[in-house]
Amino acid sequence: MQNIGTKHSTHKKKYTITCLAAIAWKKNSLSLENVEVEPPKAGEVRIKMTSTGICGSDDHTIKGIITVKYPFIPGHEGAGIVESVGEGVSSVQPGDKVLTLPVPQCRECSACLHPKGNFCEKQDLLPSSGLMLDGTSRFTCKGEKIYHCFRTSTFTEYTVVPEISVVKIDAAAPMDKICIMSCEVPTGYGAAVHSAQVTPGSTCVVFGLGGIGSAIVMGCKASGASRIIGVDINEEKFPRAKALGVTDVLNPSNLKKPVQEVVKEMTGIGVDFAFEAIGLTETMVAAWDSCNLSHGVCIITGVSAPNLQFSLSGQTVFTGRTLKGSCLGDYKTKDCFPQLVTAYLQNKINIDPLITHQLPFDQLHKAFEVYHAGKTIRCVLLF
Ligand code: COD
Ligand code: ZN
Repeated sequence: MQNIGTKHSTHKKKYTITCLAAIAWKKNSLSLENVEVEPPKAGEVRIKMTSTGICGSDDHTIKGIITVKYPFIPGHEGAGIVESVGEGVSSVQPGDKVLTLPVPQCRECSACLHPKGNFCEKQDLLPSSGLMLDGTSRFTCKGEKIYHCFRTSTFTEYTVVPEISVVKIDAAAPMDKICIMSCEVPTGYGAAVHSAQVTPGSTCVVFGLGGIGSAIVMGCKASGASRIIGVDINEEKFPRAKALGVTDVLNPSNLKKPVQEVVKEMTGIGVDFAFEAIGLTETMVAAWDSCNLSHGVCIITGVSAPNLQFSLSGQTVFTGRTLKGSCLGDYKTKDCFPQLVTAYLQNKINIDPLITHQLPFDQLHKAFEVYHAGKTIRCVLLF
């Protein structure tokens, strides 16, 4: 491994690295380029990436469904090894195994200081400036400034992130898989076990059986749900979903009635817990309408296209149901993600079935083809 030294010597390493990275120059256009990655400034960390997952949110940013600045380097679900640190960085040092954090934990803002929630005010997801905390970028390509994504940008051999957007993990973590602990597992598994706190014997419905939905199913099953209904328009997702714990599957395209009515009929009065993991307003409403009128809990993990609204019947709210958003499982990221990694290493969570494909980073285009063809749960790119 190159460029790894002691904390003190690397403070003095102030050179730019040229490496391979994926750039979205405009909407729906991704190409592999040689990119210059500047050294980390004070409070920043440069990471040599080892693996990164392709998440639905990456597709959202490349398509512009999540608004970003172009050209940018996508990617947020990443694992790597610290290459060098800027002045004042104390929580990681060169050689540490780390995860990137799509939402940081600054430990100073109102969100971080509140016992609940995790949407740190220093996040750069909604809205996205595409810049580091000092308002500048660390990437250039062909003389042009390249923007960051969520201040993580993991589709590159080297990236620079703020210290609040990175966390050290157990040295025993397998670096070819553990990247999914930085989004898929907390977003999905965490939505079920932490945000919703699914109860033993309960009934659940999960809209979307991709990477996040599959991790939600895993969390429902681990919580002892007795019935888990999986909803997806792609029936190729059903066998794996069943292997993870889905007891019934529904393809809305093949139903004569709205899917929420079918879910209500199947469960008598609606499910105890409904999850949306697609990012469409119509499936958010369907998830809400699938819930038990009295105590049902509806958790939204997806983000819709900008400026879209959804409406709920005014008579369906007062009965007692809960509608709740959940980003990264409501986990305070820097505190909790290393604990999830340790739980995996102790065989308390098995994340392996969530990864269906692994490809070298330079086969990024093939990876997106397989993703768009609906074949993957998670495809992980290896550096
Ligand atoms: N009805 C049923 N299923 C559908 C429909 C539909 N109308 N449309 C698509 N689907 C299915 C697809 O077939 C697919 O199986 C699944 O929905 C989506 O899965 P993936 O694998 O494409 O995407 P995920 O699971 O990786 O991501 C889903 C999110 C909802 C998380 C994502 O797209 C999103 O909205 N992200 C924004 C939220 C966010 O940023 N979170 C924090 C960091 S990621
Ligand atoms: Zn993600």
